[in-house]
Amino acid sequence: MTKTALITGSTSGIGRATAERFAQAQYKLILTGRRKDLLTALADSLKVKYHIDVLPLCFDVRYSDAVKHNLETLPANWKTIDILVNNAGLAVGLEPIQDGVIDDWERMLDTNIKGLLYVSRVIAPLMKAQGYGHIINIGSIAGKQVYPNGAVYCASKHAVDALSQGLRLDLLPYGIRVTQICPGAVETEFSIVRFKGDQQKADTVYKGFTPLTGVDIADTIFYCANLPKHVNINDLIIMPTAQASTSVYHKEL
Ligand code: NDP
Ligand code: 8X3
Repeated sequence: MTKTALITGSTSGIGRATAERFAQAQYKLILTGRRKDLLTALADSLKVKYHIDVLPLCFDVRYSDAVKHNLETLPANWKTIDILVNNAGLAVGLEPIQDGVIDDWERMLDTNIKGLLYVSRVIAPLMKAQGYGHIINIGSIAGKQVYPNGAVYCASKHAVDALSQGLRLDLLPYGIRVTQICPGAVETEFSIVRFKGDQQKADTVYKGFTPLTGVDIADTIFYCANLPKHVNINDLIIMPTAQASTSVYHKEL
C-alpha cells in the first residue's frame, strides 16, 4: 500500500531533499513550510516528475492554532500518516548570551522546540490510533555539544534530544518508532538564515572543507524510515568527514 510521509520545512535544504527522496520511492507527501510559492512549486514539480499525490500546507509551526487548523482538518485520504519528519527549524544570530537578541532567541525556541511539539501533538494521536508510525526528529550535533555564541540554538537542539527520548518512551506501547538524526554542518539555507541574509558570512562557514548536503541527510532519513518494522535507529550522529565536533574542523584554506 502507498505510504504517506509528512515533512515539515520542505521548502529548502534537508526538508526539500527529503521530499524528493520519498517521492522517488512513490510515497504520498504532505509538505509544509511558510513560503507558499516555493511550496507550491515543489509540490507541482514532484507530482509531475514522480506521478505521486502531494498535499502542500502553508503554515508557521510556531503558532499552535495554525498547526491545528492545517493538520487536524486533513482530508480523510490523508489522515493515515506513516512517517512524520520534524525538520522545520533554524538558527538566528551567533552572539554570546550577554549580547543576545531576544527576538532571535524566541524565533529559535518557538520554532525548534514548540513547533516540533505542536506538530507532534496532532500527529502522534493519529499514529497511536492506527497502531503504527515513525517520528523522525532532526536534531543536531548542537543538541549533543555546546559551542561559544550558539548557546540558545544549542539549547533548542538539546531540547529536541530530550523530546525525542520522551516521545520514544511515551509512544513505546503503541508500536511507534522515534528516531533522532543529528547532523553536523550541512550546506543549505541554514547559515544564510542564521546570518540574516548575509551570503558572504554564510559562505565562509563551508569554506575549506566538504560539508554534508541535504541529499546526504535525506538518504539517512530514508534509510531509517525503511528498516524492518522491529528495528529502530534511536539516535544517529552524522558529520562531514572533516568535522570532528561542533567547532573542530580540518579546513584547507
Ligand atoms: P534551511 O534553512 O535550508 O531549511 C529550513 C526549513 O525550515 C525551511 O523549509 C523553512 O521553510 C522551514 N521553517 C523554518 N522556520 C519555520 C517555521 N516557523 N514554520 C514552518 N517552517 C519553518 O535549513 P536546513 O535544511 O539546514 O534545516 C533543517 C533542519 O536541520 C533544522 O531543524 C536545522 O536546525 C537542522 N540542522 C541543520 C544543520 C545544518 O548545518 N544545515 C545541521 C544540523 C541540524 P520556510 O522558510 O518556507 O518556512
Ligand atoms: C547546525 C549545526 O554546528 O552549526 O545544527 O550548530 S551547527
